[in-house]
Amino acid sequence: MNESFVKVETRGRVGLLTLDRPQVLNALSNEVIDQLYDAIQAFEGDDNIGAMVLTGSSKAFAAGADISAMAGWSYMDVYKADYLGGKWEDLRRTRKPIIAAVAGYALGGGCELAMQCDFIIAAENARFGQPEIKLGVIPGYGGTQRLPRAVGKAKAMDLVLTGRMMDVHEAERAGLVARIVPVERLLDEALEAAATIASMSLPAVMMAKECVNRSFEATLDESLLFERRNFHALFATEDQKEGMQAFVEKRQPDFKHR
Ligand code: DAK
Repeated sequence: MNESFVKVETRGRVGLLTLDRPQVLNALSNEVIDQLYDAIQAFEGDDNIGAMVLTGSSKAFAAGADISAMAGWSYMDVYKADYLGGKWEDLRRTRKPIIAAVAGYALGGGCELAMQCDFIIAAENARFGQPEIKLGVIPGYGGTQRLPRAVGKAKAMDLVLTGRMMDVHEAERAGLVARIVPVERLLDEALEAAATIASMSLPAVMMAKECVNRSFEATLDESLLFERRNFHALFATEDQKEGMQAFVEKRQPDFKHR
């Protein structure tokens, strides 16, 4: 039987995924990403799940892609095998929201994995960086693209070119991190945020996520039109009727996610 590197649990309507490869600070191999992808796909297809939390240990969210595994590869090896392609690339098509709950190191592919989530809640000991330059390579999983979008060109260049780490306060000031909490509060805070999201109408949540992500990929004109059409479309849902009726009747809505 293959070793398990991802713990999968549910908490109400929240799917909880925990990277579990402590000997190497949750270094990300193809096996880890395959397991993570399969678990996320299972939650994607589960009507009882409305949001997910992805976390690691209190020492490391993930210290990057597995350097030992990569060390001996040649260009032809990585090119022909599309090394670190495949399910790594497919992860970004997840439609339900994923919160990254980050404590400790989020470096290289670990920082990129956290950035690929919808937002980051970080513990006070979290440290972020793209240290690939120190290994003679560059970020290859979105670091040169998502980091500048999150923190701006100046800080992204600083981090990518020097390989230095930033602490959680710098990361929060720069816009990479949504909330900072004490280490011992991290999981509860992320699970509560995910439970709040999962209590909303799922079609509205998925459209909101798609619209925000669209803002990074299309012109303002196109994105505004995309947003407006999605807004219009939500008037076809039962949840829009329920949500607005509940407000009028001064009660909590009972969303059915359709
Ligand atoms: N890979 C493999 N092993 C790692 C590792 C990593 N990234 N990070 C840590 N480890 C291992 C260490 O080798 C050590 O193993 P033993 O010696 O005990 O056998 C163990 O974890 C504990 O680490 P340390 O002893 O080093 O612990 P410290 O607290 O002293 O230091 C550290 C923690 C995080 C500062 C240090 O471990 C470190 O600098 N780690 C490497 C960080 C790094 O350079 N990360 C970037 C890797 S390159 C792509 C997808 C992804 C990527 C690229 C393309 N595609 C889809 C195309 C990503 C690339 C990368 O992430």
